[in-house]
Amino acid sequence: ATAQIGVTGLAVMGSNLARNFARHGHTVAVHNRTTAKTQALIDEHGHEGNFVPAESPEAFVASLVKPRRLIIMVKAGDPTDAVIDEFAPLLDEGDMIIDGGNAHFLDTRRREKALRERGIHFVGTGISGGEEGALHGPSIMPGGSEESYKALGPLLESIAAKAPDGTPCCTHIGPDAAGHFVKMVHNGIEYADMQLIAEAYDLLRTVAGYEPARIAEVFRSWNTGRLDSYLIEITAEVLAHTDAATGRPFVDVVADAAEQKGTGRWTVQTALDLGVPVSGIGEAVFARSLSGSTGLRAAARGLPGPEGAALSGEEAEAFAARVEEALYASKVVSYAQGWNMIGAAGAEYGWDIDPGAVAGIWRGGCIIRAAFLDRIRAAFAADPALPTLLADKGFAEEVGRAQEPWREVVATAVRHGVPTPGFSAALAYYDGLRAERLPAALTQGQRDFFGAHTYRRTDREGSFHTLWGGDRSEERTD
Ligand code: NBP
Repeated sequence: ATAQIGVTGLAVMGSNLARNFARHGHTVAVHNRTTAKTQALIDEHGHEGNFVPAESPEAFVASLVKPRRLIIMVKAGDPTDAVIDEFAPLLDEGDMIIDGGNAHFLDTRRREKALRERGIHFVGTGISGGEEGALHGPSIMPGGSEESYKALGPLLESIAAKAPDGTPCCTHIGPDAAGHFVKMVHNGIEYADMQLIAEAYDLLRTVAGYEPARIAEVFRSWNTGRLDSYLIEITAEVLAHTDAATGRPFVDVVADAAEQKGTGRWTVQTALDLGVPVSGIGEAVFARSLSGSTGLRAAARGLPGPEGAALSGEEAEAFAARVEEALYASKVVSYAQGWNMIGAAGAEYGWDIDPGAVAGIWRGGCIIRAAFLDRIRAAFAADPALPTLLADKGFAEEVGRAQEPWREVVATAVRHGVPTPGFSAALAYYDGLRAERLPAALTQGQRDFFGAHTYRRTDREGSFHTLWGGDRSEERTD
């Protein structure tokens, strides 16, 4: 046996990961259900490093040094279970199965438990950055046991992206499914970021009256400031692109129905179960659904809206500057919500996730990589128990300065009939959190009225019920 690591599942992600390991000097065993793919990888890229191709699962396992490290890169869901069932009987105690697919974290918990009982480490690992990342350096989020990370960490860190300060974008996130959970939240935050950027574009187009090429310039300039990020950078590229067939801006010839593979939906479903408001992610998922609701949109097309003319000149420029503020503040809110979700899951599942370390490994390799993440890393490094990013002094000051323009942008959007669910929900969350009193007191009164659900008082301990159907006197119920 000579291979330090093995990859089974050689579609685009698996092949690129295997090549990344080989290019970093590791001997990599490679296997795929359909053996032609294994051969194709060797034919095309065999010269890039040391590959050990295997036709059968037995030969694949036999080529791995112990403890064996076997990465599964197959379609998430049933195929992952099928591959585990195929390989687990061939492994020994202490060996590791690393699932690099986009598994649901509850599947990972189930698989980890089952394999742990057989003495096998199961390492659910989030891998972000798409096929380019897999080849040139992804952000890697491994879960599983501490022990498995000792044997696996150095290998994964060697192929991971590097943050601007040179740190590998890979860290042990926490036990069992912590890695896949954090990857899911990463994708949710990605949805929210993309929605906020889309709203900023829509406002610059509809309210400021800018053409796509000009908006591309605006995004380019934003990318030199605090919004500096991969998503802002590619937004400028997409907006500056002209469709070859029609000569029109590319963004105008693309059908306006956004698709989704489901990780955003998983994030929202899970957040509902954990009772954590992730309205930024929720609105982003809903906005994609709305865009794809062709029938509903056709039925609603004639509904009246405001007839505001676009702004012009300095007014438009001033508005564009305010949109940057609104985008930034909304982004801080959606990241704050994402981190709250990670914190809640950590408490629920006993994961003890280091919030600053998560920000650290998202600084490179992944889709939401951004200068901003170093600020989040630093905020949690300064106070690991920070209850919300909005309580960090630096972020609080920035959002505080942005709040007036942010309100102005949301109000203008409403007046012009431009939908900004992301900006609006983020602002509502901000106002909800900072409110001295919330109307939830009234909600509690209603619940007590119709369901005797009881309430607590501001002035005394205990649980109370008012006899709404009787003399409306109050009784203590605990
Ligand atoms: P796919 O998700 O398209 O999966 C194709 C691979 O799964 C092939 O190697 C195929 O083998 C294998 N496979 C299937 Br399907 N059923 C199998 C079974 N029952 N037994 C054994 N092998 C089976 O590949 P991908 O796009 O490279 O993604 C791999 C994983 O990485 C997925 O979980 C994906 O969600 C995740 N991921 C993808 C990206 C991305 O940007 N694409 C990013 C991050 C994570 P065959 O060749 O014999 O059919």
